[in-house]
Amino acid sequence: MVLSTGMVLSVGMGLTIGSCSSDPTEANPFINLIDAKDDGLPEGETTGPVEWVPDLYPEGSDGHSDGQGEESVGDLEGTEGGEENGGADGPEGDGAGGDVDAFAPDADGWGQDGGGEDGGGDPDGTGETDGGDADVTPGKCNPPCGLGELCIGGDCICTPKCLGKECGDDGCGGLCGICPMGSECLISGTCSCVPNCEAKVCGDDGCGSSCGYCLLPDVCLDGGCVCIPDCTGKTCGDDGCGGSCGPCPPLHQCDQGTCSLYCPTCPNLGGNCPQTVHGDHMYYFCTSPRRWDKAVNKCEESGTHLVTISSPDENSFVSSLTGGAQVWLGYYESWFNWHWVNDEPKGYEAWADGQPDDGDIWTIEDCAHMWPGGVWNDNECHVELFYVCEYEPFK
Ligand SMILES: [Ca+2]
Ligand SMILES: [Ca+2]
Ligand SMILES: [Ca+2]
Repeated sequence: MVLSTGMVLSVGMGLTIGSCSSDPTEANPFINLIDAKDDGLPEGETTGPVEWVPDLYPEGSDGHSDGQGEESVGDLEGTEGGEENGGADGPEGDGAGGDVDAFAPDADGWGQDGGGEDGGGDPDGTGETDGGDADVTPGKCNPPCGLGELCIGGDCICTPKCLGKECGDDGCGGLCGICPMGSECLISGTCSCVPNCEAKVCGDDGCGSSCGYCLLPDVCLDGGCVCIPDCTGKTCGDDGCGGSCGPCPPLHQCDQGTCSLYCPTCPNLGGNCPQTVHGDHMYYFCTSPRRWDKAVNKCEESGTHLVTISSPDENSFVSSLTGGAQVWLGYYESWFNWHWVNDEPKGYEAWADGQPDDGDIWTIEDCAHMWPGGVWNDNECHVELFYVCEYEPFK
């Protein structure tokens, strides 16, 4: 170290007193001093440094070797024998090999081991970091990773194996995926739909198949077989489920969903007495004028009777049936009392105002007929009028 200090001091002195010429061989007196020495070599080239000379250019400042500083450092370190300095010597030594050998035979070995192999040595001088850890390499793991593991950053990492799988274990403690609601994960790693027919006897099982089928006429509704009545376009008849779309009125029957007149027992009174049903009775409006008693006979001949009126409804119907024409009613007076021809009880009456008046003092009015508007009048029985026969099939 003492020698080294002297070297630095000498260099400082040389720089201080020397010129600033770019060619140290021309202007530096110390160089001249060296050259003046008879070493048998060309100028500036040194070998076999028997003597120490000041280093004019610190290492790295001139980009080329001057054959001085390096060898001096190598010498110093070599003499000290520190392993930690071995690395720094590696790249050096160009043109100084002789020096190293001469001053520190051991240093040559360090320089090759430390610098040559590790490429640059240990900048901090520890000399251990680069040389002793060759088995720890990025991308390699020790001990080697097991099957299914990847070495990442020196650690063995489990790699999930989910190729071709949508669910199930990924081999690393995780899952490859979760099956959607209503499905389960098979061992193969695929999701399989689970049929659900709970409380269902028919209908979709949730997986594209059926929980069961219904027998006609039942249809599946909310998982159960039910019959839904269908009366579209029908007013009567079977509803498709054993029920009815509705009853038909009396003297009618259901024909393909529609009620039509049906009265096999109703008499036929001919073309002058067309029939019309009302309620459960059949009425015949006869337009051949007859005396009251002839009208009664005509009706009875066919199994009917001259019409009787027992309610406002029936009265209104007859009035509308005849279109306002005057028609005989089956009502007559006998012994100061009015009677219906079929002996049904007296009840409803619809006499016009002031009727029955029995006519005047010269007439006898004992037979009732209907005026336009549905009101009644007593009249002479020999008058010829239209009449209405009535048939009661269920009496
Ligand atoms: Ca009647
Ligand atoms: Ca009378
Ligand atoms: Ca009268």
